[in-house]
Amino acid sequence: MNGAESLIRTVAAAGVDVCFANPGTTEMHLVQALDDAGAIRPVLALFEGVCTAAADGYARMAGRPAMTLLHLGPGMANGLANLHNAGRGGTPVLSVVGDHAIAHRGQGAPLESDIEGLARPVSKWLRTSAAPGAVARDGAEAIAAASSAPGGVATLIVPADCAWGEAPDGPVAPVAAEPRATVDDDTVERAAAFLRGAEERPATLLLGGDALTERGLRAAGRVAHATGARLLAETFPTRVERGGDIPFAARLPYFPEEATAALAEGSVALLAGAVEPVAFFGYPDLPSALVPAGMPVAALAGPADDAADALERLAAAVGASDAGAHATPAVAGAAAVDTDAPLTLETAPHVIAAGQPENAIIVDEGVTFSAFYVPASAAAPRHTYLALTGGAIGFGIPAAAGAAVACPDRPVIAVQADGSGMYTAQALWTHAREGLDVTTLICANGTYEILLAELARAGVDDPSPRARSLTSLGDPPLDWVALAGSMGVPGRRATTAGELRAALADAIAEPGPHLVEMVIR
Ligand SMILES: Cc1ncc(C[n+]2csc(CCOP(=O)(O)OP(=O)(O)O)c2C)c(N)n1
Repeated sequence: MNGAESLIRTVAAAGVDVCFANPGTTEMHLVQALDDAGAIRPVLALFEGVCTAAADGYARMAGRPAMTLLHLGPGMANGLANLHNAGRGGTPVLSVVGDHAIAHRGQGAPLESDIEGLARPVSKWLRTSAAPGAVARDGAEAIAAASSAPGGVATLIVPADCAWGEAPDGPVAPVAAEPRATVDDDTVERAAAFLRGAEERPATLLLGGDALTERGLRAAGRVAHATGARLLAETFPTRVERGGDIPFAARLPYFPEEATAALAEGSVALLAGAVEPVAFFGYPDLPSALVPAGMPVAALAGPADDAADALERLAAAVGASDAGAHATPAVAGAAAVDTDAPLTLETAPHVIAAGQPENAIIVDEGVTFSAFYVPASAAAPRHTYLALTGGAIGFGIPAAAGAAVACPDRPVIAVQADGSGMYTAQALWTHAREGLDVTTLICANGTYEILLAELARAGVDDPSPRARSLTSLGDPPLDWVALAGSMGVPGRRATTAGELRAALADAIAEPGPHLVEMVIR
């Protein structure tokens, strides 16, 4: 058996069942080994950023890593932005990168580069295999590192001769990952006392990570019921269960003034699975920290901790009943929208929220649209929601592919801004090729709208023609229906609420990929 076969059999035995790949010459033995082992589904993506976001979306839903297979430094560099997002989200990814044979390094071959140097900033674990017989063990350790709490990206660089050379010992057994840490009793007691001490105004429970699972949210709801605390969720969570009878946690707003005002409604802040929040960007005269100055902050559980368990024990410590009682502010349902109403930020999110089916997976890269969609869908049927964790756009369409591969029985809806969608639009081809049940809803506003908002915040209300040219996508206009059609995804354009309602219903009713271009005014 060669090194490539020993690696692929090792990772398959460790539970990896899909590989999002864009290979080249240095990966040919790995490609062949994928075929021989048979246990891993190979999924071709037409750009490495598609591979890496698909692996992120897959792992968020499957709870275990997918493998990506990328071609030397330049191929991996094309996938870095979405590896960044996965790392920021604590999502496990096994990133396998081929390299030149060891004897061929240092000769100045065109694709030679410092792969480790490129991979290091996004990798929590990084190794270059030294010999064919080492590759299997390296792979097992990489999976354990990626899967250990908090999850992240493990990069294994495999020189071509380590793949083609003899590995006489064959595959190795899986290596155990470090689970989430259990929060100690003292910390739970201190948190209970902290909440009891917050008497004048309610405390805020800021939820992230594991606290946003169904179990975590139900426990947090019971704590809120017993203590009067209010629930806030971090702004861009990796994964949240929402809708139906799940206790509702409002989202911490994006802009720093609004986020600080939301936190100021509480008297103290208790962190559960979240870190102390900081502003997305720095601005003149605004602090980085979002918690108002002087407000007491305590941590029940960090992102690597078992926050759901800690919240259940906190609920017991504050005397919450086990009856499932939870406090949830009255959440408005989706508003009724007239059939002829044009699609705007006020109407379209409500049409989607009213039309999304039970048990949907929502992949949200709506950017400005998201701020309207998230509250509009608070009372939608039960769904799982995935956000852009690391702020690097080009995540949504490929992440939806990965989520659909992980959960073939659940409908996936990508709420997708047009500018961000153009970074990795070729993921639509993967939707079609793999027959994935993904409905991509393009928020077609024809601009980088958020950048216009940021220009306005910088005091530029009337941007110069050159500044405008850097924020407009309108000349020439993008034709998403034609773009989708060219990649095998049937598309429709919707300009009114009625058209969107019908297009969404048809897309949901028919299995396979669809795209709706929502023309937003
Ligand atoms: C990889 C990367 N490149 C650039 C940016 C900067 N950026 C943030 S939002 C944005 C454009 C957003 O436009 P669009 O996706 O159409 O959403 P809209 O603002 O119109 O809602 C850009 C270029 C980024 N965040 N990530």
